[in-house]
Amino acid sequence: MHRITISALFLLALVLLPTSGITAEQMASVRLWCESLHFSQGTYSGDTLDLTTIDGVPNGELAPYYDGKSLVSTFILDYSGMLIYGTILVGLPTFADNDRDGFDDFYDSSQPVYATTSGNYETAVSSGTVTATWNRGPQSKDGNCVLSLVDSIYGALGSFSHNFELLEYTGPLYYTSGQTTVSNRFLLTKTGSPEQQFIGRFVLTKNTVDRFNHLKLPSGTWTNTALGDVGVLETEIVRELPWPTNYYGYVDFVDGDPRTAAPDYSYWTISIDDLNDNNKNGIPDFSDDPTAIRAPRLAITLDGESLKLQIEGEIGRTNLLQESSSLLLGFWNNVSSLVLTNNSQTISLPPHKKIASGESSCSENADENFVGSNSCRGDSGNNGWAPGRQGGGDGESR
Ligand SMILES: [Ca+2]
Ligand SMILES: [Ca+2]
Ligand SMILES: [Ca+2]
Repeated sequence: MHRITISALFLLALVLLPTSGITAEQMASVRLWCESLHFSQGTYSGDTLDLTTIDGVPNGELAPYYDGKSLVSTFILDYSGMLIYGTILVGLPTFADNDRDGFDDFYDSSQPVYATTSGNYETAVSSGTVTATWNRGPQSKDGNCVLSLVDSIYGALGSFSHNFELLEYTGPLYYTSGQTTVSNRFLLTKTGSPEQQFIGRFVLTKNTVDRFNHLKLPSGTWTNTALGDVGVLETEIVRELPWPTNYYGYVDFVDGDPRTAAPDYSYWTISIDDLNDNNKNGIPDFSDDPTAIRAPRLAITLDGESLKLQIEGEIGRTNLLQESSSLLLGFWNNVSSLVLTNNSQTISLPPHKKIASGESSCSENADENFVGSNSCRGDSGNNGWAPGRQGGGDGESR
């Protein structure tokens, strides 16, 4: 490695500004949603129907069934004062993707849902059919679902009207993309409840054989400002055609609602959209190789009483010339700036500087921490009824 070896009262350094910004923090947008819905208590002619996936006070969770086509929960039916316990399975509406983002509109608050699906239930003494009538308007996390139960022995038990809520968070994700990892921090806000936020950090690891499209998200802890800390399990984030700017993955929480001791609301999906593509190669900066910025090469010559500085570098880059009277002080002042319009340019150094001699140039991998050093600085280039996640492709088109 070569370094400038100027022995003089004043030391010079050339600072290369990374005008591409690749190594700086960039922003993508995130949508995170739960595959469970929250159902409030349903009512019908004085009778009530509660859904829950935990013991104790009903948690209202209607959770994803492992087949990817249904939702499942246990229920407590108050039928004229008689409590009936059972398990209910409700079909998901047919996959719809009117906004063509590859994700089911059912779980997207921006998209409406109007559908009727069928299902069934079982109790200790009988079973029956369920008809679910879904209504949720566009730009709304809240909807209504009427569950009509018809028992094989007792006939119609009622049409219970439930308000339901889609649990969705959106917001920015700030990332710094490296050669093998992507560092992230995010701040997400709950749709319809801006006071509730999800915050966290994680470092993705790029897959060694498919680094642009497969990244590993490690286990860790994220924080929900309303619910508390939630443990997140290791998962995979992938990019698939025909959505080249999108990365998504299934996020499983150890317990998505730590307010209750038993795990619930655990299955989520994360979608990350990155529209940054600095080098215009179709791969977002999120997973693309970071652009290396070539350090400038320098040469100093004496021309009579005048000192000339020759700079070889990338056209269009901004270079800052700095000076310091001491390496020990670690403080550098800007002398001038120069945007290269040719690969090689020569400038005259300020005449009042008495520099005895100069030789050599910066290395091509210049030290990024130039302060206190007399080197150039460039970028270093640097089964059953239990809820569950289905194994393969579900109703979504991904
Ligand atoms: Ca969609
Ligand atoms: Ca819980
Ligand atoms: Ca790119």
